[in-house]
Amino acid sequence: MAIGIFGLPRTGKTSIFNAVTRGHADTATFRTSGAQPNIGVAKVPDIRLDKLAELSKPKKLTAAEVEYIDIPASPDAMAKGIGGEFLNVLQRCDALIVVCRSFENTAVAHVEDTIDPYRDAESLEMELMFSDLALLERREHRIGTQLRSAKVSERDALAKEQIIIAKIKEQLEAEVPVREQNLSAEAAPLLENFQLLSGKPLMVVFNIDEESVERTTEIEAEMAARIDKPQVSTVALCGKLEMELAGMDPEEELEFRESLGVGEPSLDRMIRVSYDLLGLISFLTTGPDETRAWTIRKGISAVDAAAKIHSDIQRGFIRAEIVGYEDLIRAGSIAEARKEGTFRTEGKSYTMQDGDVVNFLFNV
Ligand SMILES: Nc1nc2c(ncn2[C@@H]2O[C@H](COP(=O)(O)OP(=O)(O)O)[C@@H](O)[C@H]2O)c(=O)[nH]1
Ligand SMILES: [Mg+2]
Repeated sequence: MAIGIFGLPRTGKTSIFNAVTRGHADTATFRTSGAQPNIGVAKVPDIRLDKLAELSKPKKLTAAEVEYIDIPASPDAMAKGIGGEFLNVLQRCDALIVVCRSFENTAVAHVEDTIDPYRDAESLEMELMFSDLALLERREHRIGTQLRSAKVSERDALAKEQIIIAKIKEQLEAEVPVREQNLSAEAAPLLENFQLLSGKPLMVVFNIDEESVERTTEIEAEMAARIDKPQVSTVALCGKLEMELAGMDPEEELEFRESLGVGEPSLDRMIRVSYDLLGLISFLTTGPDETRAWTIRKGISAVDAAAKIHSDIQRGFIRAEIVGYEDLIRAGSIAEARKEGTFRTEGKSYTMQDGDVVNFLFNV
């Protein structure tokens, strides 16, 4: 599972990538061509791990992770359409982040004459839709050829595909991204195949000025109101500043953040929103050795979650002892939670919830 960062040239994509992954990829004032995608991993900030660690005093804390891919824009991104040579990288991503430039910086040229992140967010969403339309047209064309030589038994499936494609195209032409289209369950396997870009969950990130950081909450409220669409999240942060902060040691960073007077670091929020957009949740384990967050997809069962830790635990699964994180903290200990009845056993088919603190019982 990976989330792709894309956008116009010089909007701060690589700066933001470096901030979330604490990496050191090249940021560039001028150069944009010849760049390759950067791949990195961010730790998902999770206060619950620290709280659990207070209870079980483990030797080690292990956070969940999110993979980011920083996808360079071609210099003439707008003219050539989205992705260009990196279209296949975008298609492989499970969710997308579009970075829109909101910072003024005369040393860094913008591809447009003016700074307008709402305009850019809109036009990049259009680019996603154009890319999908082009893909669907190519597929339609191919179906046309296939139909000429298709066996009777194959005709049905191809004809159905044609109908579904026509429906998706019609809505795309009316500027409705795939993620907002109410498509039938029949369309699901096709969508899986096509990997349409406007069907992927999206996060719109405004890269704001250093001077605007203190107005982050205000800017984010406006974004949430103006970009209010299903499966689209919004975050504002200053990429350059966040990249510098990520390069500091933790105490220095904390001090600096406090002096800036911002609440929850936007960067932490961005990472958590990424995790959520990818459809991921964490279950937690804790003990004297390790307190750890394990990544699973929303909706999976206890026995499948067990496989995350070890395939033996899945194979020899007996039952799971589970308490919700909030219940455990309120009770103060496993023993108290057991008395209150919030600590209970669940079977194989139990649907895991975010924040479940789990102990799997198994034999092999
Ligand atoms: N003033 C200012 N400059 C920024 C900010 N974010 C990025 N830049 C500058 O913009 C240029 C392009 O940044 P980069 O991250 O390489 O953008 P990319 O082309 O989208 O990957 C670099 O010179 C950055 O230092 C920001 O928030 N404020
Ligand atoms: Mg870059």
